[in-house]
Amino acid sequence: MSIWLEESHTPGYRVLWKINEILWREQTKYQELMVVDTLEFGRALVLDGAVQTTERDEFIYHEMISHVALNSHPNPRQVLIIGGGDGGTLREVLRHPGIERVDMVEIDQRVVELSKQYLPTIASGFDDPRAHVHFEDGVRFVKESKKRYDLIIVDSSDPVGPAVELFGLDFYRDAFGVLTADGIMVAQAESPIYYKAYLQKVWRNIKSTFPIGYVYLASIPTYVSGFWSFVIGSKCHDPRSVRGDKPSLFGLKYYTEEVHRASFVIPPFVLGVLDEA
Ligand code: AG3
Repeated sequence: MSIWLEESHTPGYRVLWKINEILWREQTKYQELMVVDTLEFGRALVLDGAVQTTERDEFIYHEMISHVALNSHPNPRQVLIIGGGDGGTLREVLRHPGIERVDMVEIDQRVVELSKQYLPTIASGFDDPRAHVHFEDGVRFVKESKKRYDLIIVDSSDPVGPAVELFGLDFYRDAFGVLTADGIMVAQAESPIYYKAYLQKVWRNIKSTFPIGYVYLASIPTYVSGFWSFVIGSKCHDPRSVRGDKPSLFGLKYYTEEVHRASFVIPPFVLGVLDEA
């Protein structure tokens, strides 16, 4: 018997995934959560019908959402991750020896629990003594935080369901407020082709909040169109280059210093999407 998971993107475009097995399925307090074993990409975490991460290509997204900001900041020590319940971003941040503490704020405890159980290679950082997980609303956490961070990473799902407010201007203003004087914020910003309006929204947020703002790109095969954007806002450091004094990280599979720089090269049609914003 074949099982196909249908992932809907626009009224005119859907993707079908061949599934070997549905490993887990439940309705959590916040969303429908599934862990499936796919034929092509290993195990995948699916939230409200959207594939969030797969064992085979998760490294691209998690390396790129983490190391670009970490390597353009001279000395990141305190990091805040909003979302990121599968643990992939946490794992990457913890690779940096200078990190003293990571607060990760995930609204849905079940995402963390099931990722630990079914996606152990992704959820591998939770036992690190520097990692502190809070099961709370990230928007509220940032609004109320008295602590200051060198870096905020917004590893959210699409802006439907629990992540809607993470794409709002108020959240960006509050995030700016909890960053240190040379802090950096980075957020996943969706597909410039299929979800152009979301990219435009976060781009407007970054531009109106931070003195320095850029978009960078990565190729992530399991996200719709493969072509994926991130926005990065900075108070003073230029995020387009790696600081010369950074130690090299070993064992990465996508991120290098050259990839870092190249990811800020933006094709004209994407510049057009940003200009229109
Ligand atoms: N966060 C971005 C997922 C976006 C997927 N969108 C979609 N399939 N429509 C992923 C979280 C990984 N830590």
